[in-house]
Amino acid sequence: MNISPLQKARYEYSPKLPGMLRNGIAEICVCEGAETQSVADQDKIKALFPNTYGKKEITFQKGANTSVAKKQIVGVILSGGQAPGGHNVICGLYDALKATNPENELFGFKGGPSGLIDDDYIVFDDAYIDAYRNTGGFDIIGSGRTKLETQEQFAIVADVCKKHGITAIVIIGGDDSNTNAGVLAEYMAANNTGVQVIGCPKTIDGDLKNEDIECSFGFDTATKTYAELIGNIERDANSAKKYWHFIKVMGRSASHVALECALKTQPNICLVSEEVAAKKMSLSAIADYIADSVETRGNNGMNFGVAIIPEGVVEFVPEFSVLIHEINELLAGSKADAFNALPTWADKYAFIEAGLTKESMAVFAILPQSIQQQLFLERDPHGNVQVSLIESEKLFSALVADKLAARKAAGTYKGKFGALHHFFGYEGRCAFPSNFDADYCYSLGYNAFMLIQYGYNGYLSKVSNLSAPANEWVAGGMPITKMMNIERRHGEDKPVIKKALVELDGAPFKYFEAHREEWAKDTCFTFPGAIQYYGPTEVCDITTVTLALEQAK
Ligand code: FBP
Repeated sequence: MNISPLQKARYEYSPKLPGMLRNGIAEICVCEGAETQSVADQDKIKALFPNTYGKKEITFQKGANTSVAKKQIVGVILSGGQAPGGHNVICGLYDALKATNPENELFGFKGGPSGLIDDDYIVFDDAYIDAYRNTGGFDIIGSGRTKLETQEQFAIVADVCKKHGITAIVIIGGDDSNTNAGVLAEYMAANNTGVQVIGCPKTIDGDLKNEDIECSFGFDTATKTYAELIGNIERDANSAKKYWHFIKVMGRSASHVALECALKTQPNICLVSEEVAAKKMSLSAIADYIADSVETRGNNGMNFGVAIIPEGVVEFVPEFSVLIHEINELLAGSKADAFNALPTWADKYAFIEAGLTKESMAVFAILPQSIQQQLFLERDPHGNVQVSLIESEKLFSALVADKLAARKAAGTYKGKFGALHHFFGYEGRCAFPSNFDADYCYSLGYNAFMLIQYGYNGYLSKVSNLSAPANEWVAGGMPITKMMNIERRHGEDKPVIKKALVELDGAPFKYFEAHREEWAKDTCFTFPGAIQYYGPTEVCDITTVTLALEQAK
């Protein structure tokens, strides 16, 4: 395989560890803090996790290592969507494990959680690990979305561990995977398997965060990558002065990615799904809001602009979510076959018209035909509409075009409107990790091994104080049960780590809210440029605006 000059150079990069982990393995000791409680539903969570509930939070510090010497065989999996830095979590884990005892071994289970069930693995060595240092992607062992959640699966995992003498498993994943890591940890303890389970917080979506986890890894690099592209588009728009660009960005339900990109690039418009929900904004109200900016700018001779649309926004529009619900009902079970058998779109349209309520039909009728058809084409394995596949960037630009046509007819809008569409998601998930993600991920992995070495089970590797230089980061661990509450999932009460949506009273949104009016009418674009890996620290090591605003002293 050919290796690019950047990849070669990145192999040589030494990720920065928190100061307390820098003195060598022999000089890392544990400082135990207070016992913990779950964030809510304490009695229920305690009853569900009798062996792992209420444990102490811990931090590492400089001091004599008092952990018990024993050979460790650790298994690691990557779970869910790719996020830059995943390789470095594994590299950090490997380095700490080998530095502690060269006889220790690291098994990488392939293809995500299913690799553990299928006992499909490789054993890492130096050469293998060295080929992935500071690189993007999850291709070191692959990832997958199989969920590890049933007692039967846990029993198989316990058998696989017994077979290889595995003493601990590290699960690198998002909120769901770490919830399952907590349940697996409880199983391992309840069944006296002696296997420890440690989680690491991953997802570009930024929605795995709480008072303990300041951010998930990958968010920094992914948003830097999207912001570079958005900034380039802004500059193009400002040069050609003839297009409005509607840019959808990944992030699932939460708008953290969209908001961070907006803070970095100062576009004319950025929708925030959480605000759409709080204000119960209709499709028409959102289209009017965007059209106001297009009109003001157009009437001032600026027939161009940039609008950022978060991936999940349509789910938050009340009338749209009712429509989706009705479509799911309309096509439930065998009714989908009857629908699919209809020969023409006109026949299908009549079927839809007969099946939807008057209100939902009114919403459906204003959608562009391509979106109407998408709602009936793209289904998930349960037969439901896949909301994330809806081209909301095209939906909103079409609705805005309708609004502008009406305003033109009324004589208020005098500009020209030409729209282009983009969707940024996969472009950012496997980028070379920024220095921040390279450092953060390596530290998470290194730290995960220290948690194993000191015998902790059911903990999330935690590195905090992240807006400060890496030397001042604080490394430790947090019992996963501390982050849990009970939520209704698929008709059942389940213990889960709460997904973090954008807080409308949080500093990042407040900053955006205070500036967006100016950004909407004037041209205030900022151009972040490409991620810089080498150069001055104030350029190369900065993290997200979100973190900086959240942690502003
Ligand atoms: P995770 O939640 O697993 O981290 O994945 C994040 C994400 O990139 C979302 O932003 C996006 O909606 C989804 O994955 C896409 O999933 P897939 O890779 O299966 O197409």
